[in-house]
Amino acid sequence: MERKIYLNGVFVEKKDAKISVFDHGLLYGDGVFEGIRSYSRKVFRLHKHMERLYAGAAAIKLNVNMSIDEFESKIIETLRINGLDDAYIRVVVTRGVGDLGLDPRKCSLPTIFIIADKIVLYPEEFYEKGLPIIIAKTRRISPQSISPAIKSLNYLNNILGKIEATAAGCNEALMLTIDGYVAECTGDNIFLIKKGKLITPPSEIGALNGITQQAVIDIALKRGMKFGYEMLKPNDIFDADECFLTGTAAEVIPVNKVDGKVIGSGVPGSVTKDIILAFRELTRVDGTAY
Ligand code: PXG
Repeated sequence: MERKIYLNGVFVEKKDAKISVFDHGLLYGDGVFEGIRSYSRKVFRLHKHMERLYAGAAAIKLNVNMSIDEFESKIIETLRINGLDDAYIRVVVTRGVGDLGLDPRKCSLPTIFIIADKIVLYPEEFYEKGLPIIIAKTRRISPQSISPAIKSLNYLNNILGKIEATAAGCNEALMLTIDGYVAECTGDNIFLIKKGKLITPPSEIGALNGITQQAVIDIALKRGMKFGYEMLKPNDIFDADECFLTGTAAEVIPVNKVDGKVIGSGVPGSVTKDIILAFRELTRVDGTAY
């Protein structure tokens, strides 16, 4: 069945889902987006995603022109119309159509679209054996330039990291801050386990506040695990007992090698395996039903 896309208030066929070449989302990467998943007709932490989208929009002075409630019901409608039980949902809000100058005041209305489709998953073998990653030479953009906490349409920094990853035969690359601290991967947050303690970098240094990251922290705290946000250097990763990544697409995925160096025992550790299962359980219950 041909997918139906929500575009500026109406549902259109995929072939008709087109936007203007004068849209500032395209001309300048001026806009914000979200990647959301649904599991068995439940949208995982939908409201948290929308809060992040609206916070990002506010940070770039972009008026979404629609309430969060209304936006959420449009997302649900998109899923129903497309008859999807398990889906990947891409939500995009751009500055809208303007002229050939940067000035956002020339864009009178935002462009809003919602795509719901089947999700392409990482091969299962990575969950069983672990994912090798590299450390990118490209540094994560400074929070003083564009805050990486804003999921903006400016993803070139991440794309440069991803190009390095694929050139090295890997699926993901870890990105460091300008000062050499561990920030996050190109589309995933990073966690370490050291002496039973769960550790992830604070978002203030230049990382997205991941929805999956927060879900994993919730799981750990509920289990009484030790947890902390900590500034990490690459050596902390090489010395870790376990390492894994989190993201909407990847969920929780173990890391077995970083720049060719084996992490921990080289196979997914017991804490990581436990968290993978707990997260999969959570996706069955923690969501907006449709
Ligand atoms: N950091 C960055 C830079 C991201 O883009 C995450 C961390 C993880 O955040 P969530 O909230 O998803 O746990 C992301 C999210 C894709 C894809 O198609 C990427 C993301 C989300 C969905 C799909 O590669 N990145």
